[in-house]
Amino acid sequence: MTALFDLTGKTALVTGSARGLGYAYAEGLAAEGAHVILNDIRDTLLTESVDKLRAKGYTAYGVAFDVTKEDAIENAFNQLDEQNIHVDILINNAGIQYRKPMVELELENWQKVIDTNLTSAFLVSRAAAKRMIARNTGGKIINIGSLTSQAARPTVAPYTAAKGGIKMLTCSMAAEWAQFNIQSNAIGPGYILTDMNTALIEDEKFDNWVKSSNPSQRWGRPEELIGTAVFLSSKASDYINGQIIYVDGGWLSVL
Ligand code: NAP
Ligand code: GCO
Repeated sequence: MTALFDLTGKTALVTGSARGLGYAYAEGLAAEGAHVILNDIRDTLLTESVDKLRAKGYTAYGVAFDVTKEDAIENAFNQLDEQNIHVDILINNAGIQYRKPMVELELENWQKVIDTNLTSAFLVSRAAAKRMIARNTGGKIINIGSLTSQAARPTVAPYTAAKGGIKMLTCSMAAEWAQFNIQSNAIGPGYILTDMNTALIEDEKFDNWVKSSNPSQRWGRPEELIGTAVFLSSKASDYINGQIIYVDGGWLSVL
């Protein structure tokens, strides 16, 4: 392992990481030497996932909190402080999807998606950055965007608005925190084979659209996101700030 990508001695918190892309990021960073803190709402699933990583010889912790709840986030970080566990790398991964045409969309569901996919990144990053600045250690913040950070499709307006916000919130983090040696960047995954997309994967018409709309002509796999997450978590990206890297098979680059 080249020192450039070595995460030994670093601690990474990945929100929404009991399964899906979050779990892939956590396992990928652990494989490069990081101690990882998994997060989820559901305690049981979280414990199972932490045990899976520990069984592989990784140092893993689980901290259950709802990323939309300000008090829960602060309590979680205070709990880590008391255990002298300091977050060097934060991946704001937790997110939900809710598909409905805007004219039928309930305000409650609009708000839930915005809170979970966008406001959460502000709340968790604020808690992490305050501590990184106070410790003068610098840090890495990686926000998870989407193809919808750049382009829209019908029926996913709150998700698209949130992911567009993620792209610009990442720029705001760079504007305010780069001076403290905190690099804030984003990853924009394409269509990836996870639970979030089960309904789409099983829909033949949608499956064909995904395969015909991108030059790679296939869905992405969770493990294909790991390299970008390790890169943005490592010394290799110390002079990159405010960027979004699309891991989409080339989708956004072709007509
Ligand atoms: P997923 O399979 O649905 O997993 C989402 C994870 O987030 C779950 O573990 C879920 O917890 C957790 N979560 C949801 N609300 C939470 C909350 N309030 N507090 C804490 N954790 C919460 O989704 P995914 O496909 O892995 O997506 C992960 C991230 O990547 C999301 O931000 C998504 O928008 C983004 N993304 C996904 C794709 C894709 O194609 N899959 C593409 C672009 C971007 P539970 O297990 O308890 O439900
Ligand atoms: C949808 C999907 C997308 C993908 C991803 C694409 O309903 O279109 O859920 O939003 O998950 O965000 O980058």
